[in-house]
Amino acid sequence: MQLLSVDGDFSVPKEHAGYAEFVRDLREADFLKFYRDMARIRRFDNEATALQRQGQMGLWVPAIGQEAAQIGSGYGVGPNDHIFPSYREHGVAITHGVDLMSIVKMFRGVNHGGWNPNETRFHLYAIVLGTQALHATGYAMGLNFEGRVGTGIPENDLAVITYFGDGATAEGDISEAFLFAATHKTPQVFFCQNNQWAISSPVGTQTTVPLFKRGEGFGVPGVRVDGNDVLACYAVTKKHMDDARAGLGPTLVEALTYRIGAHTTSDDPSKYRDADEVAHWQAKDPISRFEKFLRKQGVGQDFFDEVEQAGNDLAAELREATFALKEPALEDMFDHVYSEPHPLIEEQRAWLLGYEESLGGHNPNNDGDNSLGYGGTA
Ligand SMILES: Cc1ncc(C[n+]2csc(CCOP(=O)(O)OP(=O)(O)O)c2C)c(N)n1
Repeated sequence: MQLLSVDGDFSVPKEHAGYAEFVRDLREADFLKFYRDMARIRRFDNEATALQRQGQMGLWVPAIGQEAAQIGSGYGVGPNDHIFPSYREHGVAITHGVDLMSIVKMFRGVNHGGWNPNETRFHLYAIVLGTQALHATGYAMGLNFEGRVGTGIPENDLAVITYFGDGATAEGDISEAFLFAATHKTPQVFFCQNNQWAISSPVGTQTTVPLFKRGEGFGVPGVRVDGNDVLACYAVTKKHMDDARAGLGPTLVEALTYRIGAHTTSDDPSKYRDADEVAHWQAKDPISRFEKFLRKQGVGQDFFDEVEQAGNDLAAELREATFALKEPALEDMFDHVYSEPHPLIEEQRAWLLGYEESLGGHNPNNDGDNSLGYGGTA
């Protein structure tokens, strides 16, 4: 399903006419917001990569090329819905108010996520591939049990979306999640960003059928969307989240996109893929495609200048905030393990503090250079 051509021309394919109504409600302010956020997250990504190279973070996971899939789908999620991401969903995170510095802190290793999933409804990043699909499905089953689906009362009904990559579809957890979702008719969308590489494994090694068909045998219907088309990603997500909330069951969305950058800052993709392939996908860049669309709608240069300036300001703020980060107190790692205090955790906390004390106490190194002392080596 595509609504925007690579040249930024809008048209609705006849066979997908049902999706068009979801875009018809969008106003210019929504379009500008989509563009601003895509540009913002790319600037963030570039800055975070630079900060990792300077030793300020242990690792960075770039999402360059996937901005349309993330911003479009993120805004297609309703205000009460819950999101279960993998580890690359920085774009989705900003559509739900997650503070970018909390993501930086996590990749620096000074917190475990830091945002409150109860407030943002954006749950913590899942590094173990596929686990988040089971968390999402379990949550969605709970919604069914609690009567939070299909009542038609907007403040009552909600749905769940989970994000994962093409490589994760080879994990049993994803198949198990499809099965439970189908048999329990859960209110959820499985959003697979097929960026065509799982580190160095091409998608052809994960599947011999298009991934959007992977759920069918379990009873989860699927749709493929152009993952570099922000409007199509928005429309498809909005429709299937609305349907899920209304009690029509789960859908698998495959957003066909491309990972332009490295898997992480520890990866060198030039070792396993051709520059021609990357160039082919750079020509389909989601942000320049949407820029062409906006310019055709009459959006002027001033807007694009303002967005660029905002990106530079954001980058400067991030640098300053990162350089000022303090090492966390050792005992902080025991916070939030359980929602209520737990005697075993308290015992462990006390033991560790005692042990540190026996060694002369914990001495955070916050004087002068606060880089981690590694990084930038891959
Ligand atoms: C269960 C499990 N197995 C292996 C890994 C190591 N690993 C981390 S990322 C990755 C590739 C994932 O590729 P994909 O699902 O396509 O997502 P992408 O990173 O491209 O967004 C692998 C194998 C892991 N994190 N968890």
